[in-house]
Amino acid sequence: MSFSMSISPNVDKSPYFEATVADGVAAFAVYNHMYMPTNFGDPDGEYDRLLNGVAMWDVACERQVELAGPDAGVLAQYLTARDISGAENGQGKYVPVCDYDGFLINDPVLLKLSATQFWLSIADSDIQLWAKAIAAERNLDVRISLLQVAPLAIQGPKAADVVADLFGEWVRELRYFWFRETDLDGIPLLVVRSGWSKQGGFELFLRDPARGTELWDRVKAAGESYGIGPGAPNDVERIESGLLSLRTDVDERTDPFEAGLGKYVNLDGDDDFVGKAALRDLFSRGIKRRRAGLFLSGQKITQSPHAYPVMLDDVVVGTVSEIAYSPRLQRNIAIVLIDVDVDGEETGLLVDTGDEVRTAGLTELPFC
Ligand code: THG
Repeated sequence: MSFSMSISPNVDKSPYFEATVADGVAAFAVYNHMYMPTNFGDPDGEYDRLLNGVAMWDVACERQVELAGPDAGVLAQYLTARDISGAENGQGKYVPVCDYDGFLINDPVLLKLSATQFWLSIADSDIQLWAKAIAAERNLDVRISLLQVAPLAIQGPKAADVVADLFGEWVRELRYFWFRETDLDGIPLLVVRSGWSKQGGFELFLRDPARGTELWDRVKAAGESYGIGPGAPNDVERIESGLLSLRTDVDERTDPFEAGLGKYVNLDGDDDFVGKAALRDLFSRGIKRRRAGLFLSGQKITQSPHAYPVMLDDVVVGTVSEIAYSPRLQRNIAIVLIDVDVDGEETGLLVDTGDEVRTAGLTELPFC
């Protein structure tokens, strides 16, 4: 199999696009209508830098949907099942966004810049359209726009050293998902303590898309003595850490309880939000599936991610969403959405990955 994908004008380029090409990007995916680097041709090195050093990722595709105006806070709360009333200016929160049936349609990080300005840092679905429709139907006084703001992630145990060298020691005191608006010698940005890994790190939210290469090169230079290198959101590490991947682990009919986000769902508050009645109903009827980990026997997994059914006595009891070989555990691991009545100790689970039929053992997330 040999083919390439077209660079097409209806898919956007990140402000870091040229910089990643110059640094040897090997593959892109499309996420939120934008090209996102997925690897730089060195999977072992990229994983090692994330676990033991520091990596820089073009995640401009984590786009910002801005809610601005007098009713911005009302809309933000109506869009999510999580109680955000305690959020302070400068604080971010991980917020499930559900549809009216209670199914998960996005899992953004919500940044509160002020009482009248919020950003939803979205996963891969068009939440700006959803937000515009809801705001208009409810006559809310709020402007909704997709911003030209581009996160650059710096992840790994040495990320704080790199970011402190660039901005000062204060960055080490930032709490998880909190941020500060600042600049780097005139490059306007937010320093956010966040990122799609459990190895620690920051995201620089660039506010001037014309300065992507400049910011990329500044970070690269600051990280040089720490061995920084380019990478991308890492599937192996995210499976080990149990981070949710929206379109991968979640289908059109997955509720936040099944997805493992139940702790962010507030059914008891006075505020209404999209999906609240449906979520109450789903919860009271009992949650049928849950997101968990799976160990898989057999040869080292090398093939691309794919959804595979999980079988127990010839009955489908779950779906594997993504599999990887974990260098840390030296085992094949996977994320699975599985019937709640499959017992943790259950033996006899089978997954046919095409190359072999593998025995599988259920475990809790995260793996490590
Ligand atoms: N950074 C920013 N925006 C994003 C992502 C990001 N938007 C899209 C996507 N990623 C959103 N999804 C996630 C999923 C998990 C986490 C963050 C964003 C995450 N979860 C931690 C966990 O699950 O352990 C902590 C959650 C918590 O306890 O609050 O970090 O990466 N800007």
